[in-house]
Amino acid sequence: MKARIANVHRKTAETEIHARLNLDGHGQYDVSTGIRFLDHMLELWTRHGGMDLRLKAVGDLDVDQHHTVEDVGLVLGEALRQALGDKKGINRAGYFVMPMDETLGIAAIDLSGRPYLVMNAPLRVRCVGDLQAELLEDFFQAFASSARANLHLKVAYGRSSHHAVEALFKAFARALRYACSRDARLKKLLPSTKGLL
Ligand SMILES: [Mn+2]
Repeated sequence: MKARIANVHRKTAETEIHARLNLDGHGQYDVSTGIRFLDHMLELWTRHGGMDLRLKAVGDLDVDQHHTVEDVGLVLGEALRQALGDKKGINRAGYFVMPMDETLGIAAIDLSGRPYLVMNAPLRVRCVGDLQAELLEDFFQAFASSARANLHLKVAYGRSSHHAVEALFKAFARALRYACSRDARLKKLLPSTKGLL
């Protein structure tokens, strides 16, 4: 089996990001974005997703976090798309329901080639840790568009905003892990009757 690894480098006037993503990893990470809470989320995303991720982002955080958070989402989605290659033999879709103490997070993903995000996760706080809460939607929107994935995320209930975001990232990782996993019976088949994903 060919290793499903992608290296992505993206440089603009606002951010410079290097990423190496291995879909068939061992939960090993080395993540640095300059936003500690985002690092925390990407680290547990990597571990729960059974991937390996090395990511270094240097952005214009003196402006605000928007460019960095959005571009990290873009780069991760691009890395996923590249690592998946022709998508033959994968499950393609997946979902996970993840509790975190009093909070329940739900994620569903279809690696359909059709970018679309639906996010229903109202947070009552302006920041979670050092991360501006409103940027979470920008992150997932960027990921869905560059991965060309249909991604639905929902926080069903809960009190703690830290738990809510964490439950979402864990559910996202595990839904993605299933979607990317290979189905032994499908082998070289494309998981679509359309003939294109
Ligand atoms: Mn935590």
